[in-house]
Formats: sequence, structure tokens, C-alpha cells
Amino acid sequence: MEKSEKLFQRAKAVIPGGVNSPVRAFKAVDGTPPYIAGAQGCYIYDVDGNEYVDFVCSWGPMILGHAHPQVIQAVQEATTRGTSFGANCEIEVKMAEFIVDAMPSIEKVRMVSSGTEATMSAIRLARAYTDRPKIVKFEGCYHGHADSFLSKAGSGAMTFGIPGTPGVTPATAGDTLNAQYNDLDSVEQLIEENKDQIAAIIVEPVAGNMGVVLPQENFLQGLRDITTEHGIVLIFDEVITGFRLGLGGAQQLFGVLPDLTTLGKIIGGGLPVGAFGGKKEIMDLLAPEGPVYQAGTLSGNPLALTAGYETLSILSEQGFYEKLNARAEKFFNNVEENFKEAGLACTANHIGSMACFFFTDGPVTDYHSAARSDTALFAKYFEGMLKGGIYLAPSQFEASFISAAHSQDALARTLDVHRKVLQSLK
Ligand code: KE4
Repeated sequence: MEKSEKLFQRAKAVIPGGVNSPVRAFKAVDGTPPYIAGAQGCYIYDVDGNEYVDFVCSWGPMILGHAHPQVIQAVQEATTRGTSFGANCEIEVKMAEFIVDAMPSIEKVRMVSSGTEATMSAIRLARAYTDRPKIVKFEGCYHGHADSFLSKAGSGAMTFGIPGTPGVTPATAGDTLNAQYNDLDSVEQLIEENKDQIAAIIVEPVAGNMGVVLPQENFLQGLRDITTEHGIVLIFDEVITGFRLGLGGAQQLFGVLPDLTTLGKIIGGGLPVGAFGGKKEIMDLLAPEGPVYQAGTLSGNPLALTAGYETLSILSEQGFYEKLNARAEKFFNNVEENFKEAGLACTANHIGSMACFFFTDGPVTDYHSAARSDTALFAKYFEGMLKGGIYLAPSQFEASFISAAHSQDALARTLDVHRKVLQSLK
């Protein structure tokens, strides 16, 4: 890891923490983060020539695997025509029509350049639509780093949020209420205590940022019923689940339609993209149609949308998700079986091609049960897997992903290393 170590030292001199996003610093695990020289299919390669089977997949976007030839070729071709115009392009219309057609609740959609921009804009829109100030999120869910979301549950009776990080004002944090995932009573209580104050409830329909936590029976439908009853905008943050769980995302899989949906990751095919969309009557409040201002220099960037549109076209091919999900399910079940054989506590939460193996007895249904995980043991496991050429998310509280490029050989190789590392942990 010599070259990575040298690069990390140089990086720390000129980039805060040496990284452009905190999770990459490997703070929750030990060792130096490998510097990636390139990637192909399900493999990534670091600057020291090490090869890894990649289960981070750039935190979700790379559902086809890295450097898919059709995507690369389309982007290369688009690049020859220029990279950004700050003007309308046909690919923006094609992308919007694709998303409207694929996502059951989306009638109109606007492109932005990150998931954070999508969720930040959706919240502003919901506040304008309802003329109410507060939002409800769920502890353990992550919606990007806009101030409204960096609020944590106040202690005890305080239902209003307090800043989750310096730099967020108490006034801003105070407009964010924190409920418990899979706990409709906690939502009802907040609504009771903040009558006619709540503009929106934003939820990851399958949580992917406290590890993977699935919605329990009636949780999502319950949120739909409560928000309809109280005139609250229901926002599904499908930045991870959108086009991951299927062409219609979690909302199609669970049959629950939100008022607004946020997207990102996969729709950019690895280039910077986000989107938010939903009911026409809400979306048409956005400038220049309506009074709610929102904008972006690179929104709808032709290269990013070319990568995303090419990716989505391949995802639409007959049988794509059936094949991916069947392979993923078999692999995840083998992983869980190996934990049992090794006699190690593990809760395997997975759906489609996303999973998390919590180092704790289950069930893991919310932030507090996820937080019981043995993160020290996870760090040892992570280190052993990395040494064995398996690249996992460097935190217990993230999702692992399988791509269409994860071959049976790569998965078999992963299970071999996994079994050996589990034995070393006993
Ligand atoms: P970005 O601004 O990072 O593109 O998206 C924010 C976001 C919004 N909503 C959900 C459900 C998300 O998962 C994310 C970002 N996810 C993290 C990984 N869990 C990004 C990784 C990172 O922060 O480096």
C-alpha cells in the first residue's frame, strides 16, 4: 500500500482529512484507504497494483459494474460534442421522459447534480406547497448534507431537533423533527405535538445509511395514510433504491406512492447527477413556472445524463433485475450461512442487490437496534476482507451492493475469503 500511503499523506496536507467525502477516510476502520487507479466490471485496482472485488460500487451508482463498454462509448462520443452548454439538450428531455415513465408517482422531474441538491430542493418545495416550516426525518436515515438534515433528536421531551454538527443553527435544526424508523407511533406523536406545522416527512423507503433496514409490514403505507390525513407531503428518498430495486424503485416494489421522490446515484451512471420529481401540482411551483427558486449550472449536464440514460436503457432490458436479484439473494444467503457456521452473531438485512450484515443478534429494524452492532469486530472483519482482496464499505452502517458484473467466480472468491476471515475472528 506504499503508493496509497504516500498519496494519503500528500492529500492530508491540502484536503481536509485527505478526502473529499468523510467516509473515504476509513475513520471507522483501521489502515490507509487505497487510492484507486481504475476499475473494470466488479473489480477495482489500487495504485499499488492490488485487485479487489468491489462491493461499494461507488456507494450505489455502478449497478452495471465499472466501465461498462456501452456507457463508456456513449460518454466518449458525447464528449466530442462538448461537455456543458448551460442550455437545453435533447438528452434532458429523454431522461425526464424515461423517469416519468418508470417511476409510478413522478409526473414531472427536475435534474440536479447530487442527491443532496435533490433532497434539499424537495424540502424547500414541500415547505412552499404547504406553507409549513417543519420536516420529519428518521433517526439513522441520511439524506445528504443540507442543513435541514444535519439535525439530531433532541434529548428527552424535546421533540425539536438540535444541530447534528457545528455550523447548523439551532433555528434550522429546530425545524427538523426526528422519528424512529418502523415506528408509526413516533410519527403520530410528532404530528400531535406540532399541529399544522409539518410540511413533509422524508424517508428512505428502504434505509441504506444505518446499514440496510427494511420497512416493516404497513410502515410505508402507514406513512402514506398519515401524511394524506394531515396534508403533509410524503417524500421518498430513493437516491439509493431508485433503479436499484427495480425500474420503479421501492415505490413500485412496495406499492406505496409518495408525493415527491428524490433520485441520484444510478441515474448518473457514475457521473454527478440527482433529481427530484412528483406530482405536477407540486412540481409546477418551481421557477420559472412558479415562485419557488431552484437552479444549477450543471443541472441536466449532457455527459452525466448520457451516462445515466445509457445505464437506464440497459437496466430496462428484459430480465435484468430478475437475474441480478437472484444472484445477489443466493450470495447473501451464503454469506449469512457462513456467519452461522462460524458461530458469530450476525443479522443479515438484504433486499434485491443491496445488503448489510450487522455484527449483532437481530432483529435490526431501526437506528437503535443497528447501533448495538459490534463495530470493533466489524473493523477487524473489514481489515481481513480488504487484505484478502475484498473491498467493502469501511463502516458497519453502510450498504453493500452487487452489480450485474459480479461473476460467480468473483462471488465464490469472496465467500472463500469471507469464511477464512470469520474463522480468524472466533
Ligand atoms: P449525495 O449528495 O452524496 O449525492 O447524496 C446524498 C444522499 C441522499 N440520500 C440518500 C439515501 C443517500 O444515501 C445519499 C448519499 N449516500 C452516501 C452513502 N451512504 C454517499 C457517500 C458519501 O457521503 O461519500
